[in-house]
Amino acid sequence: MTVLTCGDRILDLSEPVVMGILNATPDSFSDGGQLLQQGRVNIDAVLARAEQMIRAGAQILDVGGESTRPGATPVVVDEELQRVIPVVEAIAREFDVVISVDTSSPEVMTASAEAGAGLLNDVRSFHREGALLAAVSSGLPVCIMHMQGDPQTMQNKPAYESVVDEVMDFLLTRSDELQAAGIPKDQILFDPGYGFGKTPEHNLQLIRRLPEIVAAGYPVLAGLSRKSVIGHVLNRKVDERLAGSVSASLLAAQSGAKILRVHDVEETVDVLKFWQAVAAAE
Ligand code: 8Y7
Repeated sequence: MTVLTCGDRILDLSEPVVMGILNATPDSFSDGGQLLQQGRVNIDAVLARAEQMIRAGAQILDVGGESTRPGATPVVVDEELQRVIPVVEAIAREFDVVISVDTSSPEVMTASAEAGAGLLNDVRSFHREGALLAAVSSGLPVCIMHMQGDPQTMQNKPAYESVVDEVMDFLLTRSDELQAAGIPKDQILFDPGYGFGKTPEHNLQLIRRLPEIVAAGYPVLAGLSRKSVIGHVLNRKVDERLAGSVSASLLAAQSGAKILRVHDVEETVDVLKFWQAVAAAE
């Protein structure tokens, strides 16, 4: 049985779990701004959304204060702290759920861990100055993710010789570096980084060959919800990608992904439940 110790909570990953996306950003590409009022976090709105996702079956909530969509404007760390920490505190106070924090800032990592976070999710894989040390000191599990380039420029002609090999090499090398810095191997999650410096073809190949990444033996997180590969294949706008998104999450789960990072928790939970009922049939 794979279990992850997330601060004072235990996360059982023997079956796939759903991570609900909770953005406290004014500019995220599909739901940004809904939880902000005059640029400040509306805690009541955040708690209502958190409760909805938990009731729908989310076992993890991923709180983010900086949009990482292509071309997004970076935020200064004080603003990120002001957006994220009150949200982490409020959720930790009100609900029994693992709180993941989507951040690259060491200050936010440290403050989040103190406020009750259970997982650090850094799309930059703890490369910022001080981030690795903050992650080690937090004692929390960490998700490392492959990205080619940086969020400002990553979608300008991404190119690979073999995207799957390069993603694998990156994740294995970074895992070694994290372990050398003091993070136990069983506290490290892998994420191929769908949409982060990848063309639709690269993303499709990474979906099809996800079992190879799973085979490395780390719990895998897959974030495909509403992403552009789905829009590209189906010719759908961001708010029309529900069927594509739940299908993508199901494919990832069937390939062995253990955490599905999604906007649409209820629908994803239903689809996973149905698959598991079929899998359990005599
Ligand atoms: C991912 C993510 C985003 C992902 C992990 C979006 C913060 C863009 N995507 N974190 N974050 N994996 N680990 O479309 O795929 O949600 S933001």
